[in-house]
Amino acid sequence: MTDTLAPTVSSTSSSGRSGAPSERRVVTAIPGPKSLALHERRNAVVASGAASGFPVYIDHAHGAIIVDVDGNQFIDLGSGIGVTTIGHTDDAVVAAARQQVGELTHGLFTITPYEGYVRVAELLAEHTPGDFPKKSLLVNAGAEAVENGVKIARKYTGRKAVAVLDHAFHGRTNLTMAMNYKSMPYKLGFGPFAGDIHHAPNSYPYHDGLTGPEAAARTIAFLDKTVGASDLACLVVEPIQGEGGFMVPAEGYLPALQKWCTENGIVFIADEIQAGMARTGKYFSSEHFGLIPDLVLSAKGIAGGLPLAAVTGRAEIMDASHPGGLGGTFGGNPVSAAAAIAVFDSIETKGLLAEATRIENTLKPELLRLQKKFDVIGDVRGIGAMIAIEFVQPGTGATTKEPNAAAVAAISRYAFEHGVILLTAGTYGNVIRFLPSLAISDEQILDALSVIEDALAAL
Ligand code: PLZ
Repeated sequence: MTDTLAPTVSSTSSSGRSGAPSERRVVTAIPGPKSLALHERRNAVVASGAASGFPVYIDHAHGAIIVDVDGNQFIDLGSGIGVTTIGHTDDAVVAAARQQVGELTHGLFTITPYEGYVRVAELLAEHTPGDFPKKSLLVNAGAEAVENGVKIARKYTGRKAVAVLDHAFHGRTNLTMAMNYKSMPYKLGFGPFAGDIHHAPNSYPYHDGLTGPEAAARTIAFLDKTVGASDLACLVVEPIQGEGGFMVPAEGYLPALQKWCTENGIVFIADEIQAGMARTGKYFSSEHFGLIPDLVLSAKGIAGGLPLAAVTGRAEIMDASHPGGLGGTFGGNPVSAAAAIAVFDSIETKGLLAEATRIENTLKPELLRLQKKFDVIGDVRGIGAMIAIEFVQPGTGATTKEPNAAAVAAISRYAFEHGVILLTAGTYGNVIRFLPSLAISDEQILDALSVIEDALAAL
């Protein structure tokens, strides 16, 4: 199928391409013939477990537009699950990475260090919540940051038990699999899992109807009864849950948990891997809730598309590990570090925190309008460029709130075929999430929404 949209041209970008596209354009069936051919090659040699939700093969991308090998142009509302937060091939990131590649690509910081790692740690100390001495450890990916956060908290407290919340996602390593809520597809058949992980009820205002203090009392009572506060090394929380479906906790929920942690010597760890790095209009989503976590975990958007992750927190906690106790071959790679420095710089110089708020102001009223028109939209929620809609069954859905995964799958499929990459989420697969880059324009958002409205009408 072909959407007849004008071909697009814009100014030269420093990704080295002139005429970087800025509009959606579908010129072949989706996936197109070249993508199909690549897919066949891939099926012969790539593990099936690493399946792709949208099997169009990317040729290049810039800003909020992905161009596939068949020349189709997609509006990207997923940013590689919240990674290219400041935009695909952001000019400053590309320039910094190019420069760094020619100077140093590897040093192994724990053997022979370099300045970029130190500078990223300084920027994290400056921009994470809390006004106290902070230190960082740099690693490669989100799951590795979670692993190290837990490891550091255990060493500091001398305790072993770990608490997480229902609907959480923390990664795909053995420890982090155990910390995830959902069995399929993350855990089923992959055990045995790390022990002493305790899953407590969360705050999910659309479903539980509890106030923040009520939901916190429930979480705390559960952990007190089933574990005992004095056995807990840490509580790991996504301030806005990502894979779980962008639940914004009820007011007062997170501060009450933090207070309980502080009173009981439990390290409060904010997993900001999806919600952090300017996505919600603050450097870290914890700031929306007045939280000052003991440890903050960053990854995804921190290096504009290059692999980098971090554990940042109170110096006395971070320093609990003996020298040599923390590390890893590639952690804090110089090219990734240079890219991260460019990301922090761009957030300031391009006013990207305000861009996240602009995106919310464009997206949310439109989604609320669609909610009035289509009864399958049960809830619209989120902050900044992290907005979701939860789908329920038509008719009785508004009262029963019964999940409607079929509608989500159909809308995401329709959007894909019409040039919009639209990610799903939610424990029951009934959430559509908007994670656009902060470079997306209002025109691009409204164009994508027109496709989504058509998809809703076609249900
Ligand atoms: N914590 C809150 O969102 C990664 C998962 C993609 P890694 N979320 C995307 C997939 O299918 O595996 C994530 C997250 C939160 C931790 C992680 C893990 O980050 O960089 O994927 O290891």
